[in-house]
Amino acid sequence: MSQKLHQVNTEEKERLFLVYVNPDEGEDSLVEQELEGLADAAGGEIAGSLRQRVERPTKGTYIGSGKVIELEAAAAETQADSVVFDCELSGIQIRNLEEAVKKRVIDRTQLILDIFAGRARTREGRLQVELAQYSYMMPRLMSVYTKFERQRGGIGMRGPGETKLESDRRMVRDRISKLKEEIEQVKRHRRLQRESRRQLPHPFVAIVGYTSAGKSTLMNRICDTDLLADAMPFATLDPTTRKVDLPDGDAFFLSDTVGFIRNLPTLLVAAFRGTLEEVGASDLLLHVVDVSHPEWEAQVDAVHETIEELQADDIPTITVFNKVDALDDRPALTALIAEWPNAVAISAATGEGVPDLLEAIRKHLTGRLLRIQALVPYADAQLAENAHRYGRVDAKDYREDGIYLDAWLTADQAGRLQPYAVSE
Ligand SMILES: Nc1nc2c(ncn2[C@@H]2O[C@H](COP(=O)(O)OP(=O)(O)OP(=O)(O)O)[C@@H](O)[C@H]2O)c(=O)[nH]1
Ligand SMILES: [Mg+2]
Repeated sequence: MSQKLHQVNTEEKERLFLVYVNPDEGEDSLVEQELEGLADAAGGEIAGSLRQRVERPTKGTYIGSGKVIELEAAAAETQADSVVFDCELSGIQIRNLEEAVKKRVIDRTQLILDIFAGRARTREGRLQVELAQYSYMMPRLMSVYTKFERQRGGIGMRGPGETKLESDRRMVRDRISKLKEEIEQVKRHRRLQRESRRQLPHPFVAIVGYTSAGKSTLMNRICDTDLLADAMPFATLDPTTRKVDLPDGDAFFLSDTVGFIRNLPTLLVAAFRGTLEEVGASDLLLHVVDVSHPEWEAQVDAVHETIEELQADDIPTITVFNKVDALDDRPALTALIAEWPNAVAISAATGEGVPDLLEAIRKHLTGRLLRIQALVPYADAQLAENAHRYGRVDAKDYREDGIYLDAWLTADQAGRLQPYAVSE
């Protein structure tokens, strides 16, 4: 059901007219850059734009009625195919605007959904996008009919209108519950996978951050993967996890995740909660920040908001200031690093600083494991065997009275060896 904006023939890109509504002037450059990026990622071409600072949206058309007239003229003049509003519109607002402007009207959520629909590769990703699309449609479907009923309602009109509304609603509701079921199955599978990995001592590290911050580039750099890294927003939709081996024998699982964005539509956060469970189940977050972006601080705030929404804000985090190669003011960066707790400066593109980051991760990992020295009786040899699977063994010695171990283990495994603890 995805309404793709993409056109096969690049000559015929859909021309989009952009409408900015942010009340805060300070956000203008971020907002403009971002919506242009989204329009581009959706395969559109920018026909023109206008702005109205909207403190309180008008119920019927979001922007004021004078502005609607201006918009109609500008969209016609620039030969736009569609108009994109940088906010979330209700079904009624979309209908009213379409009637007044005589163009298709899309809101920011629809634009993002469209990009997602074009990018999802895995079955889970596709299911989640479809669920988000139907969830977006459901309330709008009703408001369209509500309007219709109000206009033409009354005796004689009630029957067919209601029947159509009822059947459409049932169709959408059925599809939504079917999708939820299927997603639940995929999630269960993912959970099992994660639990089997949990048996291992290796911690989970998730790369999070604003879209285009360089998360996939960092993943590729560390794991030698070949993930799509692209200047367009939402290059990554499906999470990827790889094991990373450190030189001293430690290891961890690293996951790349979907990028965050300012005002990430709530229904998308909800739809991608499964994918983002990866984030909530992590032992450590690497928050990648594009420090060369003029609005990086606003981006950091947006990421923190989403992390809170995912209830992952108590997970230890290393802030990774990325793209330092594109930065002119190095001294300011040094001051910044000193100021932020747990921060590292890197360039995922050139590799600069990446060893420091790995060292910071390693330090964190070592802090999770407990050192134990034990003399395990031969009758319990299995415990000593497990030590290799569940941790790092620094020394092992087969003695007359048992197996001597000097190892770093997860709390659980260390507890099992505790009865045989010795100190040498
Ligand atoms: N100059 C410079 N560019 C970088 C660096 N890291 C990434 N980039 C570029 O930034 C853009 C986005 O990189 P990605 O790795 O796709 O970013 P992402 O965070 O995975 O983005 P999404 O998956 O879309 O959320 C690409 O064009 C990269 O080449 C860096 O260290 N320096
Ligand atoms: Mg990515």
